[in-house]
Amino acid sequence: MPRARTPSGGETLGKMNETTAGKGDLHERTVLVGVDLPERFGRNAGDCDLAELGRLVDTAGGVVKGEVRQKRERPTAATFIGKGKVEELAAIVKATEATLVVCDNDLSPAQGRNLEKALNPDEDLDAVGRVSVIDRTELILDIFANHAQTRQARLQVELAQLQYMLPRLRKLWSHLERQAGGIGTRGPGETQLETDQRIIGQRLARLKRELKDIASDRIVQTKQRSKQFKVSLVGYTNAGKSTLMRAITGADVLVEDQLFATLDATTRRVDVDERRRFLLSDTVGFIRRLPHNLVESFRATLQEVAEADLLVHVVDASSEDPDHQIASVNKVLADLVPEERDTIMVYNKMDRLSPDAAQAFRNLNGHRHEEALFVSALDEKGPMEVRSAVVARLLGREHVVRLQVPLTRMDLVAVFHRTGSVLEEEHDVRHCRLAVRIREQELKRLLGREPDIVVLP
Ligand SMILES: Nc1nc2c(ncn2[C@@H]2O[C@H](COP(=O)(O)OP(=O)(O)OP(=O)(O)O)[C@@H](O)[C@H]2O)c(=O)[nH]1
Ligand SMILES: [Mg+2]
Repeated sequence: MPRARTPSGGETLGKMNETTAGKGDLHERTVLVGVDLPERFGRNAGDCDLAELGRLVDTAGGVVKGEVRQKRERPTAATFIGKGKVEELAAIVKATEATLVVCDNDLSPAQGRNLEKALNPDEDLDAVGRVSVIDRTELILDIFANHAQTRQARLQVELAQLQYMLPRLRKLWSHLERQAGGIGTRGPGETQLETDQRIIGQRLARLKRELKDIASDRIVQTKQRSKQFKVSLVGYTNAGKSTLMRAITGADVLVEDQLFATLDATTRRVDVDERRRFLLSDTVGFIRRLPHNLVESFRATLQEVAEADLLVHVVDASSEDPDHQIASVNKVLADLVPEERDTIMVYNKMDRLSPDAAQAFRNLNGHRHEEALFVSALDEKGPMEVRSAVVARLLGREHVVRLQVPLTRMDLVAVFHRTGSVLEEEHDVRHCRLAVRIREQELKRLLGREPDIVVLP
C-alpha cells in the first residue's frame, strides 16, 4: 500500500515502488473518504463511488474498515472535508486502528498534509504506525506500479508517478527552502528543491527517450501488421477482456479478479480460414476518472486501441451500474480514438444474473445497442459467439470488384491471390481480368500504389 506523501529525491525515487510496496503490511486497515460535489468542480465533481474505491483498496492489498462521506457545495481549502467531518474521520480511524485514509477526490498536497496532521495529533509525522492520507490517483498509481510486468509498462508507470510528484515536490519543499542542510548533495548555489527538480527532470527526459525507442520498434511492427484486420478488446477493468482473449486465442494472459490485472497489450493472430485472419489485442482496462497522467503515459500501450479496425467493448453485465461503466469507457476512448470506430458491444458475465434478470437485461440493452451480444466468457459458447461476430464484421468489409492488370504485371495477380479471394481469372493477349473478393481498405491501398491496376465497371 502506498504510504508516500513525503518528498523523495534522486536515488529514493527509483526505489519508490519497493519502499511503498515493501512497507505494506498486506492488509493495511483503511478508511475511505468521499465528498459529493457539484459539477463545477471538474475532475472532483459528482457523486463519489466508495464501492469502487473499496475495490481499488482491496486490489492494492488493504482492508476497508470504515468510511466517511459528505455532500458539500465546495471543498474546504485546508482539509477538503469540513472540520466536523475531520473529527468524525479521526474518531473512526482511532476506533478501527486504521493506518491509511484514502480520499476518492483529488487532494492538493497541502490538503493531504493537513489531514495527516489532524489524524496524527501527537505523533511525529515520520513515525511508524502513523496514519497516511492518500488520494485515489495515488492509489491507482500504486496498483499500476505493482502490476507492471514488462519494461514498457514499468517505464510508463514511473513516468506517470514522477509527473504526479513533480508539482507536489515544489509545494512540499517550499517550507524547507529557507533551511540549511543537504551539504554535498547539491550543485553550487542550488537549493534542495532545485536539485530534486533537476534530478527528476533528467529522469523524466530519460524515461521519455526510452519509451520513444520502444514505441518506434513497435511502429515497425505495426507497419507489417497494417494490412491485417485489427480488433481490440476494450472495457472497464475486470469486465472479462483477458478471459475472452484467452478463450479465443489461447494466449496465456493473466486473468485475475482484481482491478487492472492487465497493463500490457497482448496481440495474437486468429486464423479464420486459410486466407483470412485477424489480430486480437487485449489491453489495459479503463476506469471512471482514470488519472490523466496514466492515460498520457500509457498512450504507447493504448496505441493498439487507436489503430484498431474494430473494437469489442466488453461490459460486466453483473456490475452495479453497467451504463456508468460504459460511459466511463467511452470517455477515455473519445480521447484515444478521435473518430467513431466500428464497435461490437459484448455484455459479459450474464451467468451471474438470475434467468429473469438476464431476460430483462437483454430486453433493455438489446434495443439500445444493435447486434449486442450477451455472453458468459466462462462457458464455451460465449467466446465462440464473440469470435463469430468479429468474423462477420471482417467478411462484411470485403466486397467483390472486377479488375484488369497488364500481363506484364502477373506479380499483381499473385498479390490478389494472397490478400483476397480470386473468384474469376481470364487472360487475353495483353490483359488479365479478375473478379476478386477483397477488403475495401486493402484494395484502396493497392490502387494508391499501383497505377497498373484498373477497376472495371
Ligand atoms: N462469473 C463470471 N466471471 C467472469 C466472466 N468473465 C470473466 N470473469 C471473471 O472476472 C474476473 C476478471 O476477469 P479478467 O478477464 O481478468 O478481466 P479484465 O477485463 O481483463 O480485467 P483487467 O485486466 O483488470 O482490466 C476474473 O476473476 C474472471 O474469472 C464471466 O463471464 N462470468
Ligand atoms: Mg485483463
